[in-house]
Amino acid sequence: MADNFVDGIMETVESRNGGDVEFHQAVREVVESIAPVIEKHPEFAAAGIVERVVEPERQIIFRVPWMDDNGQVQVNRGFRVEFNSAIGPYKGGLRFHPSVNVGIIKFLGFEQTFKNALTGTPIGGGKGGCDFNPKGKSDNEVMRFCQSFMSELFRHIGPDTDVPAGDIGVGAREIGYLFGQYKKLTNTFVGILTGKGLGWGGSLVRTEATGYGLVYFVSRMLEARGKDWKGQKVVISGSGNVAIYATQKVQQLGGTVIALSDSNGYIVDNDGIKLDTVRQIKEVRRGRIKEYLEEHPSAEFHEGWEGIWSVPCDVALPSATQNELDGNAAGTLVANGCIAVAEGANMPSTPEAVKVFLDGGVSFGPAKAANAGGVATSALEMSQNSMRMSWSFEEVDKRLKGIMDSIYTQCVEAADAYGCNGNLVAGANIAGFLKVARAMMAQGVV
Ligand code: NDP
Ligand code: 2IT
Repeated sequence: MADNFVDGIMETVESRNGGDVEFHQAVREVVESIAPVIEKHPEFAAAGIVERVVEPERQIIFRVPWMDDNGQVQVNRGFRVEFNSAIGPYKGGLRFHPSVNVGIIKFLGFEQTFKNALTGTPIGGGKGGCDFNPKGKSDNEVMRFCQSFMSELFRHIGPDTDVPAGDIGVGAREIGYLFGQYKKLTNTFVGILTGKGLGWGGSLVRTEATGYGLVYFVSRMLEARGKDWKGQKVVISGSGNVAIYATQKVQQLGGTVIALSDSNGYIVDNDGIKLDTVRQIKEVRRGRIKEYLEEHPSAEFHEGWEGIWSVPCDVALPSATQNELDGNAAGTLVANGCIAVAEGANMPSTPEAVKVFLDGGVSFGPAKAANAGGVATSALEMSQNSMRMSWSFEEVDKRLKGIMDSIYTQCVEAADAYGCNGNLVAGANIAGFLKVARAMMAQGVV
């Protein structure tokens, strides 16, 4: 039954979504995990739940014209995939990166649906973005681009409809420009985006939340092995929002982060990464990670982002982008004695890498569980906006920690219930799917 079920679903998904290979990859992993759930719950099959859950509810593709600083008209392609609204308004980030296409956005929206379900907050799944490259653009160019992007997006979103946020290439600056344009077009000041500035509707801890949440999740993984963060050597890929605040929390809890990267290469500082320098380079100057050596000449820089997984470590947190860690890299990590890997990025490990970790006895925290702290805190931002109130840093951080603990427990219990003891990939997929499926059952064939 299991093979027929997976093949049947994948045949439709692959023929309907042509070359969208990342989307195929994300769907296959979930469908393989939930085969035993479908066997146990024939009512889900009768209601076509899986056939419906792999098909986005709505996909919007639009032209984004803008003028660069030389007076030249540039045209980009924008996307919003509103994937599933069974549990709440569509919710998920916007990615601005030249590699963005509809397949990437679909994979991210699909993953987001189950991740958001795991948070236990009332949010559905969506994702959007654009093939715009913010690198090297002036602030004015970024502003004009964001205004053009929102000039179309505004008609599709709303505080009870669809609430975007940041992702790769979209941080505080972009959210500000996007929000300003929405407000001007609609004459409303409402929570249509999360990750807003603290003085105008943002939530404390949202900036830190994905990285902090990731580290809270790994604390539970380490605890299950009778360990904690003290003395652990940690390698984190990327040096953006997720990587920076994961580093900060690891350092607070007594671990040593020895390597970070960007798309050009990686740095190794065996004395421990000096985060102030990284933040100055990345958050203030928007520079390159190799500039770290200008202040810390004893550190090393290596060209190429792939090599970071050859740095021996106890814990690895891939936090840059999809498919950045393959089977060979996973083999190297295992051979070097790595005991825990958790995904800060969305789908950073290839299916081969995941298999190497699971077979190699490494504790493995999959993205839709491990990096859910960002979107969970976005949901807390939405709650605060609705109440027109702001919670303290301690209050939000406490809720974030509680949510990450609950996600970990749900994953462990779902894996146990379906005979895949200790497999958090299966656990996350099953627990997330069950929540979405039950909500869809209750709401009929829509
Ligand atoms: P940022 O834009 O802040 O940082 C991205 C980092 O990853 C940069 O260091 C960037 O390097 C690197 N990177 C991006 N693309 C590539 C690539 N193709 N090859 C090598 N390196 C790359 O993004 P975030 O930190 O917000 O996002 C990182 C990951 O975390 C993404 O997968 C995102 O989907 C995921 N995520 C983010 C959440 C959030 O709240 N922000 C929540 C949950 C998941 P460079 O500057 O050279 O491009
Ligand atoms: O991948 C993700 O979960 C995010 N980029 C955060 C989404 C959000 O709505 O906060």
